[in-house]
Amino acid sequence: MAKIYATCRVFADEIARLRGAGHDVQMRGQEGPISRDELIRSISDADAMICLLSDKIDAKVIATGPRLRIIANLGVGYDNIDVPAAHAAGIIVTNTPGALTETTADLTFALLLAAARRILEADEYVRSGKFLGWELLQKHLGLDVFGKTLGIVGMGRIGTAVARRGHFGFGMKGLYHNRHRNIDAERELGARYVTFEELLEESDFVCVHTPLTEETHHLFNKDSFRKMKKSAILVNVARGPVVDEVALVWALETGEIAGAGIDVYEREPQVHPGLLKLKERVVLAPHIGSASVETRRKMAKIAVDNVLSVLSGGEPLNPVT
Ligand code: 8YV
Repeated sequence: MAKIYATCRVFADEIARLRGAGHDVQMRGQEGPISRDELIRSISDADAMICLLSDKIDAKVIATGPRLRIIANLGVGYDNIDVPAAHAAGIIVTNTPGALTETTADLTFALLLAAARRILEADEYVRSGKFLGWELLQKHLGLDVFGKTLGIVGMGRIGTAVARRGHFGFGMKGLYHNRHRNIDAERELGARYVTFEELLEESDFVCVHTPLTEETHHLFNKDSFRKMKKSAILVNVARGPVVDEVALVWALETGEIAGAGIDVYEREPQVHPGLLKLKERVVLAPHIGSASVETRRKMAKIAVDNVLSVLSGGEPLNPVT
């Protein structure tokens, strides 16, 4: 019997599948990030771990799990795990690619539209009884989305799904910047490959879909915001540290850019207080890119499938290489 530790609550039917295969499953019942001490204690005799973005699985943590055979991350990003250290210790790391592509692309558009059309401000206005009737110059004049220029930074699965929504749904001109050209996206969506600077200068909406690496850390800083249009809106559903949050607050406060839709933060779950104060064309979400019932179910199933496969001596289905 293997011991499996999950750092968060997981759907009961998926836990039942693990138990049905004869494994001992321990699941953290509390909300909020697990402390390092609790994490280390909990994996000391675990053969498998199911974890998530807020669990910092660095080399020291990995060394405290001598029996670990697999770390199954609930998410497509795995910047929370020291993958080379895990591999050096003979531990397989898996993620959940594909499962959350469309759901995250939907959220990108939800934030983009909400910021552009000032939906949250308008909602608050109605609820607080301030809506006294239609006016030509009413308070919540927003920005058009249809036919505008959409700039995608990181044209992988999610970036392409967002570009597709922009192209087919909103008649948008697509620009993208990526490590490599994405010829399929160019053909299917007429997206144009441009330099990062060109993308900043020409886009009405800039959407961030790049993984967090040393190269992308603070890719968006004061310089980048200065290059963007003053009417531009930034949407970040990727990783918080890709955007320098201090610079973002500065850009919004000084009018360097017009708005933002933000789902991820530099020091998650902390949010820069300056960002909390800004409401005009600024929409904040608590890292809900993948948060639909269907997708979270798929993610849990993928993680459990990987654990079951590895613990029974098989190959992982979604190995991070
Ligand atoms: C996850 C995400 O829900 O997959 C990712 O990379 O950012 C989210 O969709 C999150 O990572 C929780 O582990």
